[in-house]
Amino acid sequence: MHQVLQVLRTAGLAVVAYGIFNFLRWAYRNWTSPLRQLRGPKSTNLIFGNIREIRKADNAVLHEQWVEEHGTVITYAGLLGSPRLYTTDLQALRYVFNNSQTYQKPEMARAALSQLLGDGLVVAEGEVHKRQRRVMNPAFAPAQVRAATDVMLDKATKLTDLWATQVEQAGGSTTLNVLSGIGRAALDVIGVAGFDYEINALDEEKPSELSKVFNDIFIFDNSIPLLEILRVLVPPLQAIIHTSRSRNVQRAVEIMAGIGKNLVSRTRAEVGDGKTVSADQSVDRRDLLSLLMRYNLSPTLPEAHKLTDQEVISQIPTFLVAGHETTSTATSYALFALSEHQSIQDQLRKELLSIPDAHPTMDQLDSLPFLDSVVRETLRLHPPVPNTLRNCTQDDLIPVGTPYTDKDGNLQKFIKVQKGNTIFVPIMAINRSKAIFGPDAFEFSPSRWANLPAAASGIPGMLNMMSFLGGPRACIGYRFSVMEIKVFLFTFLRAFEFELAVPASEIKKQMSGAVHRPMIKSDPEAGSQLPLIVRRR
Ligand code: HEM
Ligand SMILES: *[C@@H]1O[C@H](CO)[C@@H](O)[C@H](O)[C@H]1NC(C)=O
Ligand SMILES: *[C@@H]1O[C@H](CO)[C@@H](O)[C@H](O)[C@H]1NC(C)=O
Ligand SMILES: CC(=O)N[C@H]1CO[C@H](CO)[C@@H](O)[C@@H]1O
Repeated sequence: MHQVLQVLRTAGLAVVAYGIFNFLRWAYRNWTSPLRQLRGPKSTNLIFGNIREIRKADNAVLHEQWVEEHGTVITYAGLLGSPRLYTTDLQALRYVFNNSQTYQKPEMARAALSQLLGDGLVVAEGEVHKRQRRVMNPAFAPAQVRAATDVMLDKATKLTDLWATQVEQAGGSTTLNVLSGIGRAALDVIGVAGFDYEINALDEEKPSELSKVFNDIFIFDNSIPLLEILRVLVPPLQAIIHTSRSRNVQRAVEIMAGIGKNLVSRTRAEVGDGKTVSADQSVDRRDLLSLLMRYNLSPTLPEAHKLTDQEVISQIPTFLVAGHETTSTATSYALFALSEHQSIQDQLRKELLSIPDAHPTMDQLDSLPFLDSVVRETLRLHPPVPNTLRNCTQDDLIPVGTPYTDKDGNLQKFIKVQKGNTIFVPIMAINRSKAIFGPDAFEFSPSRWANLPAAASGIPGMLNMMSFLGGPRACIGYRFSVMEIKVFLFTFLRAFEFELAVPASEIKKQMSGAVHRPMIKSDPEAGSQLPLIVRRR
């Protein structure tokens, strides 16, 4: 007995010593970080640095103010005062995106994401990411998006019918939380188009279990999830502490693994063992996962480039999580902006009605210039993912487009960074930059896309904006989601007129996971929502 205690005590001391050693090493690195040479605001809190002020300030207002005061390359205090790099220099950001092997997601973020997403594309780094992305890219090509358009139209029509019933019952017009309906429609789209599975989130009578569990996981709640954070910080606790969220995540992971295993064995049976590709031409499943699996099993792909079954299965939660809240939030903000600007809504509807068929093709939708401008302008002004973080994995020099002055007043052409430094990527602040988009950068003005200022072509992202990021880690689903938003707007605007139900100034953006969702300032308890007055046309 005595000996056991002795061993335990020694082990305990070793753990504490190891913890202290790590902490001191971390503190020393922060203290000697080259980022300390940059200008920037003073830290306002010993523990939280500047992070609490940032969270409290609306949007990225505080960051903008800092740039105005201190310049385009600055540092501010993160957790425990660790310095973070904040820059709006486009060349510096392009360099960071391009060099995605050096600038990776912080380990904390990956650990939190991997609970639900496994080893899928969002979590993978380095060579693993490269291999996964190579096999997955073909599934997101334009031809595959074209094939998914029918599913999008089908689910959009289903939601339109649901809304129409509610509007009729209320005598022609009523207030609806459009965010909730569109969220369920987007979940149903990604289920069928992503992995040939009916989630039935729009079906109140027979929603699948996955729909119910997802509903609980993504329900917005205003509290800081301390237990969740603890579980991420100290992984062994995951076996001991269970929260209602962690139980739902566990259940969702099980269900999605079941769906994945079925799909994997079905596709193996269809395609053969990888040596003999089935000649059966009746097999024409077009969902993203079947496509990537068939490519993955093809004999022309070298063994070393293939995904494991586990990696394939991890892409199911990856598609679901990365693809549904982002797209539904963007569509909801589009309806919000169109409700704020009735004449733009009228102009867009007129263009949409120029297509006689209620079942347009992808090419027909892509031929509508104003629809395209409205979607881009929505993504610019209301980017669903407003920022992201990167961790620098080795010492480096980041080149800047515009020289900046450091703390000592010297003009610099490079930003010196050290392994372990955190970089804040300001998607939203760049999207709304007056320096890039001109003095009306804060206004919703789709027509700007017909005549883009030259500065905007320097933005290192898809579609001349950062909403989908850029470089090797840009959003793989950007074509898919732009088409989905177009299909949704096409279907909804032909059936209804939309109007604000509360003043626009009452709507606030609030982070929920990685997504910036709308909520009502005076009703934070209700969580994310977007009420609009919906009227039958
Ligand atoms: C409006 C809708 C969307 C927005 C604004 C959006 C935004 C983004 C952003 C900003 C990233 C990079 C995150 C980071 O690295 O920090 C990303 C990555 C990703 N997105 Fe999207 N996304 C959208 C829709 C979709 C859809 C529909 C899918 C799938 C069907 C999808 C799948 C992914 C995946 C798999 C990644 C990881 C890519 C990689 O790391 O290689 N996204 N998205
Ligand atoms: C990023 O990569 C692209 C394409 O590989 C290249 O044209 C561009 O010069 C690179 N930019 C930077 C800043 O590294
Ligand atoms: C950043 O990357 C380095 C090198 O891979 C690693 O040692 C460190 O733990 C990472 N830090 C974070 C916050 O992810
Ligand atoms: C970065 C950012 O969000 N800046 C501005 C966004 O637009 C609103 C008004 O639409 C401003 O108040 C923010 O400062």
